[in-house]
Amino acid sequence: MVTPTDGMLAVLYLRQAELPAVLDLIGERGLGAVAFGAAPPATLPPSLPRLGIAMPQRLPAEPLVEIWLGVSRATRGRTGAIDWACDGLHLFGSLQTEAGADIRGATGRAYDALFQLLERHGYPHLVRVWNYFPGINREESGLERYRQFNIGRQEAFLRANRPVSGALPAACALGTHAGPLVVYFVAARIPAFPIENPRQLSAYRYPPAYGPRSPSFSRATLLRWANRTAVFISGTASILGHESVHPGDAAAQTRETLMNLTALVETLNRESGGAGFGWKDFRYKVYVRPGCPLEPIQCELAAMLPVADDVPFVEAEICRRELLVEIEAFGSRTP
Ligand code: 3EB
Repeated sequence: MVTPTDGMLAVLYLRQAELPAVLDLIGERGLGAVAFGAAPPATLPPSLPRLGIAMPQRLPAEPLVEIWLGVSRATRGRTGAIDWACDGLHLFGSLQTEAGADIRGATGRAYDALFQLLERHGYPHLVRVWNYFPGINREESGLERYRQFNIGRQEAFLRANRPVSGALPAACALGTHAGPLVVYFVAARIPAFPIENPRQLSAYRYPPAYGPRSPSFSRATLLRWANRTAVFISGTASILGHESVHPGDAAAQTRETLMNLTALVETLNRESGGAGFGWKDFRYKVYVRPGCPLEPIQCELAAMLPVADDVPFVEAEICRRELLVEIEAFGSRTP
């Protein structure tokens, strides 16, 4: 099991049996817990904000819980629909809302509330957002729900007088098989540096063929403190330029995704003045489209990443129908 380094933001992927040993630590520094395909374990500290996401975990066989740890004792609360926890440097928050047929409206209201909370609590800089909702590829009133989500998200950024290009949070947007719109996020007191990928067109510059409003995210964000650097890598898939490549071929999509991650990590190391991140510095989460075989993906990953038995593979619809796999990551290092 990973021992979290003192004084650093950290994510842990823990099995039930590993919880007792870190319960005190989680009670003190825990910012939030996320479980996939099941309810979060009942043994978590009662005050810890938690989410259950309707995305079955396909690997490992034993359920893992994602736990975010802050740098010092957490202060926790609830404002409106948002559960939050902060540590003086970071604020972690989550909200769930029934979207029904109006994913655009629900997204807009969720982000309005989120931005208002960030301003009120003095953590104005949105660094990373996870967006999960049902029927992401479903067409509704003539427009795919992912594209409607993008309209609602961009409109909320504009209402909050926030940029819709350049300094955007890292993000991901994935389809669940049921349930509400779930948004969880990390914000900070200081701004994050956005990182783009030289192999990919910035998503905020995607041509209108991908929807009337572009997706509001950057490929990665980097938080630099005096003695540590944290990196949030957005959901990364088999996209070159703005085009999906290798439709229907999970192995080739995985290789392309790894090339994208390689280029992104090279870029962030260069742009951070040599933070020196390598594969082993990151914790990964892998999203796999329902019905897609896991073996080719595992096989390709094993050649590159330290894919141990604490990397969750969760079943999710990826925001373009032809994409079968998407990988996200978080890492932090001392210089
Ligand atoms: C892509 O690169 C694939 O809409 O927030 C990746 C990460 C993707 C984030 C988002 C979408 C989002 O366009 C999909």
